[in-house]
Amino acid sequence: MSDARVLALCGGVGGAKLALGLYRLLGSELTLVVNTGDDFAHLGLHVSPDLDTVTYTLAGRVNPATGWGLAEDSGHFMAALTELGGEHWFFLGDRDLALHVERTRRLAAGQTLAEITASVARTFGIRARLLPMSDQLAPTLVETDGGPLAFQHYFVRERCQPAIRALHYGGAQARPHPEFLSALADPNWTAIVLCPSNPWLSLDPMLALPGVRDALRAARVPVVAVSPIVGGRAIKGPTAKIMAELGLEVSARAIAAHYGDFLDCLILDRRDAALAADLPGSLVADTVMHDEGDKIALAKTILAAAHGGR
Ligand code: FO1
Repeated sequence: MSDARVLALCGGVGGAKLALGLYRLLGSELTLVVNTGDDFAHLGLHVSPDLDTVTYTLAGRVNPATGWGLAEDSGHFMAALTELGGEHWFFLGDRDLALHVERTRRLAAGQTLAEITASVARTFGIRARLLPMSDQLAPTLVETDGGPLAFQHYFVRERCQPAIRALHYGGAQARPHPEFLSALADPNWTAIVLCPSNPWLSLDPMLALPGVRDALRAARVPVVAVSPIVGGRAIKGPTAKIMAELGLEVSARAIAAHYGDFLDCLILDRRDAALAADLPGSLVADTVMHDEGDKIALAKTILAAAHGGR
């Protein structure tokens, strides 16, 4: 398996777990395209939460308690900001803050988000290629029963409490990064993998970029996804709540339907083995990742599944 090469599409915390498993197997043969629909300007800084989550995770430096932010970071800046009556609903650790300041400076100096991402990944000793889905802003807007909300206002400030009526992806007005599109057309991957990120919040922003969904349909290599729904519940986060609010069945079957136009293989958890008979191309495995061994095992399952071809 050492000659395997994988292109993976990834969001934040949930997807980064599988990204780490793939990285442990593949090293520099892994390319990760990361959602930037959650990016926002906050306190005058450009914050790219999913890019940072993936960077910190692959570098082995993510905060294990949250799955985002840096391990062993401190909160002096936030404490001081709170004392001043500033906006403190979005936590920025002291060391994490340095990355936002530096990214913002480099963007203002004319560097692209992709250039900055690659440079930061190098600094963190990451050998995989990390690419934002776009160099342009493509913010996700959440239409809720209480009105429209910017993504982090919905996700963090309102703790995903308002019911979602619709999602609007900024990708429709942006361009995918050219290297994202050329990667999707590359016939030499072992597989294109959709990590078990929230399909509606983390992966759809990428699929909404012009040409991406078509390129996945036309891909010449197997496209494999891992269901983030296990036994009718989300492994983590608000996926199940959102599916119910959008009127969808909370089941891996709905995930298969969501990606149905381009997917070759959906990996289901053992708890959903009964669904496999109705889902052609699906495969049953242990998908809930508790430790690094689980992450590597799931990555190996994906590579084995991909050997079936498209
Ligand atoms: N998530 C939270 O639930 N609360 C926070 O205060 C928060 C701060 C934060 C800062 C930097 C960063 O890179 C991520 C952060 N996240 C926080 C996570 C982030 O909002 C979400 O995980 C993603 O946007 C969803 O994928």
